[in-house]
Amino acid sequence: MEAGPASPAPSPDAASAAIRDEALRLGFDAVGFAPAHLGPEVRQRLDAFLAAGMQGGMGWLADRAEQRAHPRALWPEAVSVIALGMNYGPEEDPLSILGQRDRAAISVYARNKDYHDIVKKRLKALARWMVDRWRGSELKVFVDTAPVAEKPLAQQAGLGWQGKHSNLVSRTHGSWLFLGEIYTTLDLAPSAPEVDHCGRCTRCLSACPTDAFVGPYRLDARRCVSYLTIEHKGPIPEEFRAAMGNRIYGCDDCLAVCPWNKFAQAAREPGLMPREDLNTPRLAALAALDDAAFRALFSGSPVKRIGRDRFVRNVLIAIGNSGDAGLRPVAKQLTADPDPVVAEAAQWAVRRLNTPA
Ligand code: B12
Ligand code: SF4
Ligand code: SF4
Repeated sequence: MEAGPASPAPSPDAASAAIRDEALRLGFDAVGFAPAHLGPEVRQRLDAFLAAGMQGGMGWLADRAEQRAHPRALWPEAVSVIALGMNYGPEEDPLSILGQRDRAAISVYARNKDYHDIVKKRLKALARWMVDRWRGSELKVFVDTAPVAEKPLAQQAGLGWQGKHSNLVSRTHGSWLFLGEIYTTLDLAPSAPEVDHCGRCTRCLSACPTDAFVGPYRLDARRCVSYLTIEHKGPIPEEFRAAMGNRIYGCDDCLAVCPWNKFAQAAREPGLMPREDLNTPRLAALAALDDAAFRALFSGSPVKRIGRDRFVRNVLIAIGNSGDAGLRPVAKQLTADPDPVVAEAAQWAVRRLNTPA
């Protein structure tokens, strides 16, 4: 984005203060500033993650590793990064649904509108305001849409630290912040980077149902329920199916057990508050969705991205884990589904429901 004849360069302190005020006014919950540069450890850690194949089928993580680890490799003119956070804290314990085995657990972030749309709209509004004010400056906005190391940048800009579950933890919002960034040619006064406050805590590591952490801060995405239910195409490997329980889209276990959530507040953005019908939906109703009904139910939701077949595959794993014989006919009917992955998941569910616990 770029506009009009150049205005004089603002003082870095004044510009940072003005941007912070405007970002908060627009509805962001956290704002920080950092130079457009990351230390070499980010690239080294990314390379180690990729060398171990932990990205699984997310080949795009490897494709532009240099740009991901170095903001100026993505955009050489970038001088500063504005890191922004939007709170999506749940009102209630998101793990309470895990005990209701005839119901589906949809992770907190996906119970209403797609955060990409909500955060991007706000980023663009802030970008327009900046370009009007400082003509001649240039900028680019990102929310999970480009090779950007969002968590290390947010830590450097003081929004929080990368916890042992690998996500950014905030002292004021706990685990529940979506991240977005503006890269800009403006010279902005940097915030103090946040330091690690995990201490000796390991709650998130032991909460993981599929043992996806190979160590503190190190997640093997191939084992993560979020990856398996959202990113993974084809049949879900059998070794993870029982442990998935009724988690049909994403997973919140490692986030939800973090003690820093005691400072978190519920989301104030209406689009990020849970939809009533997605809080505890019935597995039977979700398994019955055809393509049109799936699209209608998840219009505007991030769930829509995975499509009906992958979604019903996940629902069938949860049905298999339900121990509810009343769901056997639902699974049985889907053994004849035209999608072979759905049909195989249905066969597995029927077998599992036939096996005494
Ligand atoms: C790929 C991806 C995934 C993958 C892989 C997750 C992962 N941890 O990498 C999958 C599909 C599994 C996933 C799941 C989720 N994701 Co995701 N995901 C991303 C994405 C697109 C890229 C992240 C990335 O670069 N991963 C690559 C690895 C290599 O990087 P890393 O996690 O930073 O891991 C490094 C550190 O652990 C570090 N490290 C190693 N040792 C040490 C030691 C210390 C001391 C430190 C500090 C670091 C460190 O090195 C590792 C290797 O480089 C980002 C958006 C973005 N562009 O950044 C969103 C993002 C990270 N996801 C997000 C969310 C919300 C989720 C879920 C909570 C969704 C859900 N409820 O199901 C889960 C959480 C799972 C988890 N525990 O991480 C948010 C997180 C917000 C936040 N507060 O941090 C992001 C930032 C999107 C956004 N714009 O808001 N995600
Ligand atoms: S999101 Fe769930 S499966 Fe993934 S690392 Fe966290 S607890 Fe484990
Ligand atoms: S649960 Fe504990 S170890 Fe994990 S991120 Fe939170 S404070 Fe850190």
